[in-house]
Amino acid sequence: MNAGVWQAPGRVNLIGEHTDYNDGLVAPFALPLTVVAEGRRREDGVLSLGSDGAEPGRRTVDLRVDDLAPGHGPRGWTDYPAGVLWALREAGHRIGGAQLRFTSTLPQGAGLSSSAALGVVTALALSELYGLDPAPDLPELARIARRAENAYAGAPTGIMDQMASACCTEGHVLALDTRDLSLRQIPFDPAAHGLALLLVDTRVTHAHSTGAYGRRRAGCEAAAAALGVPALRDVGPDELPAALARLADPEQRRLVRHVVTENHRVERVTSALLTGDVHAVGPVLTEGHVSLRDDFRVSCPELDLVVSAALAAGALGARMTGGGFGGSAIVLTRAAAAGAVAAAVRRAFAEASLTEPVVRAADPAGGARRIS
Ligand code: GAF
Repeated sequence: MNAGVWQAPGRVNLIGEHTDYNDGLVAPFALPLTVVAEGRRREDGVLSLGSDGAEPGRRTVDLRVDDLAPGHGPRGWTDYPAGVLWALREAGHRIGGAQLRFTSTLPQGAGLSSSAALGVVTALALSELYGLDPAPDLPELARIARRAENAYAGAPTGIMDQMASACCTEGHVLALDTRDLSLRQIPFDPAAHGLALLLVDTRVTHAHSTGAYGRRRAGCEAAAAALGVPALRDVGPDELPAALARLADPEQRRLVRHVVTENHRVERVTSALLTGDVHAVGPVLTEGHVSLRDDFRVSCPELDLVVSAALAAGALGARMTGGGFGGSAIVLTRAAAAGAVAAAVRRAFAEASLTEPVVRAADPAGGARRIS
């Protein structure tokens, strides 16, 4: 194939935050907001990248494929697609030049994985443009996109976002074990239960290549080493009190408590969904927010305000979603009350003189695919 158009979605994480780089459990779903790549092969060894959203004056960047290497060339959004081409070649695939033009309906820095969507759509487009044989499957494309994000773009993230963008299916939550990438598609249709899931973008932007995310990750790894386990995933909820008693550092104790309880919350939410008890998910979301706010310390005043205003207006549960330090929150509410809950959140932001948040209904959409 010499040309085509592909898309990959952003994601909302229903539950399972900061567990993926601890080999843990996550339960995201894909959004109907996507990055679209229009691509064609080039035979001159040039990777030409263009984006409607790129800063003025640098809408097109041409890079020589043979020169691609981490830390070499311009920094910025082009690291994601350039890093994917580099990672595919590092994995032994024969890939040359390409022209890729990106358009996006995903807000950047909103905690909805626009960078993972950019990486996954690039991996899929290049894989099909070059007819890789055997064709990498979707989890393999997610691994490639994650390698690009970690090694090339310098963001030390886990694999949840790339797996969500690649592997989610419409109407389902992706229950993923990030240790072995085993996954299960679990039906999630709040409307069928008289409920609605609102997505609230606080408009506070963030980036995971900044230090706070990496420090949480390093803290978790240090705690796992202190406990003598390969990853915090290996501490079960029953073992938590004994594990906490063995850690002298209060910061490590907080990180461990969040990760262990959060893995258990993923199990509680997926069990509730499997038994059709969607209402029961609400309080678990709120527990997750409290843990991220007080123990993992990745929330911010705007995310806390969404949660408190939504709960005060009668929502069943609410929490920040994604890496934190800004970005978006989710709110589970009775569908009949969704308008009033959204209005209460907007009013709380106006009273605090904050930029008006963007509130959307979030329904699970499908993963990455070719669209023409
Ligand atoms: C970001 C990262 F990219 C994910 O890998 C994950 O760690 C998430 O933060 C927190 O759950 O989205």
